Amino acid sequence: IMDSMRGRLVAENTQLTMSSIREYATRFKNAERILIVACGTSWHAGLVAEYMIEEFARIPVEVEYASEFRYRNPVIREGDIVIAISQSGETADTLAALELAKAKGAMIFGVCNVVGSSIARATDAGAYTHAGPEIGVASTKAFTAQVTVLSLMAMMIAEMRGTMELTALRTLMLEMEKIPAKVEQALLLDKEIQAISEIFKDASNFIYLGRGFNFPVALEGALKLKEISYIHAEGYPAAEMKHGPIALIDENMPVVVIATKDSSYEKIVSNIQEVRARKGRVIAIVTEGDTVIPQMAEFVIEVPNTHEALMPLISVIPLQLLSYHIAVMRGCNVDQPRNLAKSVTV
Ligand code: F1P
Repeated sequence: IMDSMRGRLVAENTQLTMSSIREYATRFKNAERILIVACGTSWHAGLVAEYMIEEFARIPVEVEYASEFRYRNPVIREGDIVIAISQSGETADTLAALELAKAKGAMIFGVCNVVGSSIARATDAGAYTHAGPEIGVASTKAFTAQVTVLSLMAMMIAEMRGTMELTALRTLMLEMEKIPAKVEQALLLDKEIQAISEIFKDASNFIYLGRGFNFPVALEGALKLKEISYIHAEGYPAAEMKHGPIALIDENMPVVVIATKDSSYEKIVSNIQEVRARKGRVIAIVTEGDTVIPQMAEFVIEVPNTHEALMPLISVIPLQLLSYHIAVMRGCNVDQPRNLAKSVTV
């Protein structure tokens, strides 16, 4: 699993993503709406993509659980583009969802890891993530690779539509090139996270909170813990806490807050205060050098800084490590979790 976390920015992805998007340039340029269908971790990557595409390319995006989408009667309009995301490329719900959209006239773009997989074959165009085989059942490096490819796509579409300043695009691209080194740096947090895992390994519940680009990361952190440690965990947008989940917070509740320095930093600081006021045990993921949150949180994990849109590529790493260590300490098989299949084909 440690190996599988070493998701890297594969150089040729840039070429591949660019070329298949260029092929459908007019379609992407004139798209009135993009629908994203996926399941599990891939759905979380889709949520990051929604934030990026709307921010950079200003196209409305809807992210749908493929397992719901396929069974309802969704409105598909001419000119819609459907992006199907899947690590295995064999997930039955995602395949059925894209086939439904295809039958209604949408153009289907795939983001798959496995070359020649059923989903890849059913699409009109696509970009492979080339992350290599996932050793464990639970997706880890697939998430990093999907977000990488989807970020490149969002930038590419923004460039074609002229919705982003070229200098801003260039800055983002340069930052992207620094991501592999920053991922390596985040992996060095291993020992520190192991020590925190020891303290929380017997917890029965966890809450994960994030805002903006880190909201899908909160969902993904909670999913990883559920999948491999069998601990009940909930991920929420931090601002949603006051609408219900706050009732769960007491001195026994570990609350993982992804609180890196971004445009919602001040807000997340006040969310941490709200949790502390109810004696929740805060484990905060912060940007290195942060001096404010370390005074409030019980545990602090520092990650390297990056552009806020790219932060999920880094902030997810400590959460994957936390789930991994807790699972190992609880005697769980992290590669073959109970009840989970590598590709859900029914
Ligand atoms: C989707 C998924 C994974 C999850 C588990 C079950 O798979 O929900 O995210 O970790 O393996 O399947 P895929 O469509 O991305 O292959």
